Amino acid sequence: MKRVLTVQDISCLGKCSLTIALPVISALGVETVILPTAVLSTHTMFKNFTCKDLSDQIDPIVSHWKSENVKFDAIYTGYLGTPGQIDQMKALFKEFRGEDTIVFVDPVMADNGKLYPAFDMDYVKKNAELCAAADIIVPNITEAALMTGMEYREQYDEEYIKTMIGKLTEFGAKITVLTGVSLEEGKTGVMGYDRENDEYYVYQNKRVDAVYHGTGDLFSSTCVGEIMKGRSWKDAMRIAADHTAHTIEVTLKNPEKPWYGVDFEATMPELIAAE
Ligand code: PXL
Repeated sequence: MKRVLTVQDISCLGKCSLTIALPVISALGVETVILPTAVLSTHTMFKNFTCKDLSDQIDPIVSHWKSENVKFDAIYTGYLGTPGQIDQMKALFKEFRGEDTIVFVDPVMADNGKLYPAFDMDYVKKNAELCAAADIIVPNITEAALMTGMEYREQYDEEYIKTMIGKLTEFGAKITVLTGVSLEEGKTGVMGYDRENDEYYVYQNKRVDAVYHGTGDLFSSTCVGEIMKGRSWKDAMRIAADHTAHTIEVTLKNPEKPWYGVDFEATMPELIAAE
């Protein structure tokens, strides 16, 4: 069985980060080892959330795993808390990167043109360093604009996206995937670039007009799980984009839907059954 290490916060209530990554990747038949970076009462879109930073636990946990000679087929980082934790992640990649280990970085820090609360430009710079140490990166357009210094635009063309991907590729990852890319009216999806094969991939599906927390985490967790199942990065992106859009649609139909996250639990059986 493949084994993934995922490093993100635990938002106890909120359906995001580890409370999505652990069930989704496990359900895809992949052992999922977790390293929590912080425990929050909720994600940061709630008011008055509590947060306990766990940075001081990371090094002892890593040392223990090293002494147990643990190996990972992939390392997937999502929402981290501080610039210091990014340095800890860079060291962790060095410790656990085997010849075939895939390092997947989702530089979670911003959306819709804005940084999440608690992050600043220092954190943006550190996330660019983390992306430079990865094999696959999946920023959204806001995160990419911040890291590349490009202007954030809501209206854009393919040229803008390709320029952004070009700048991100210079950071050093093998595969750069920009998420939330809309190249046709009423559609949204991803555009990716494989540096080694000089190959672009565009996938557009129906745009569902709703913004939910945790959908980026659902997308990334699905991608990681599907890649571990042996899918190509392009198939994984397509499946993850379709699955995320479908989950938003299903959530919108639920009269009791929570405002703070998507009903990924409801669509899990379909994800598992997908051929
Ligand atoms: O879904 C991304 C995410 C993860 N973790 C925390 C968050 C967010 C988005 O805001 O606040 C704590």
